[in-house]
Amino acid sequence: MKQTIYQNIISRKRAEKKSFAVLIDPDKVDANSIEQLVGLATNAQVDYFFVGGSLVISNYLDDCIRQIKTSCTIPVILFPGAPTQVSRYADALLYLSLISGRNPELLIGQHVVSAPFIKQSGLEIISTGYMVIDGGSPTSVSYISNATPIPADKNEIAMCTAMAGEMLGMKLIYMDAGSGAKRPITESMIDKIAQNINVPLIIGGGITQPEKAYLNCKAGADIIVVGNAVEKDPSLIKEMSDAIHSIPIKI
Ligand code: 1GP
Repeated sequence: MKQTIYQNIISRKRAEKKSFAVLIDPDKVDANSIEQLVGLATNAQVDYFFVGGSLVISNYLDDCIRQIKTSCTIPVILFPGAPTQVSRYADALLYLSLISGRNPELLIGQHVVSAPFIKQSGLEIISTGYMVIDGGSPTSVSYISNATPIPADKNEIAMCTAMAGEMLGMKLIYMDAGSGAKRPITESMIDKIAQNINVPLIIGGGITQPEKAYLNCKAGADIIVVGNAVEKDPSLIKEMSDAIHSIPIKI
């Protein structure tokens, strides 16, 4: 039987294989740029595409995912900024609860309203504890979520939040400094969280250098997400991917 996306993530983690996810914002791509991105990602052995954005103004989500799916075998995982960002053409959906904030709408409210619709989509649903960490300046996610990010130097708060998310049954923890963050999440925070949870840890926001992606993996990240930097310079995909995959795997 075919592995689910979550089983795939778990088996990679067990083998200590680090993964690279390229984030695509459907508002910022067209058919030509998707073709280019898919070609580069396939060549660079990218592990996942995350698709989503804080807004998604265009009506391009379905077409964007269909184009990716017809041109490669890289799994497409929805990373929705709103409950409307659902496409049945994707392989899975990160069912995000903003556990770092205290906005009840993003903790549970929007989930209640969209639950029947999400279930109907038939998508693989992966419950994800989503934590926004202060990235040095307001980002779309910090503004739209109307919730205070965890201060960048409060490792203990982040640790307790991630532990609570795991004990509540969340299957992934995603720590995000926000798209285009000035300061990505520190290795000391990543290390603290990774030491205290067993579920896979996703790290993103403001990662622009392959070296930083490598250090994040060394500190305990399982999946690195990069959006902005590869949007600006798609040739970075290969360098990022090589850096992330250069971490030795368990034999
Ligand atoms: C944002 O984690 C993602 O939600 C990626 O951030 O666009 O800064 O790479 P960047």
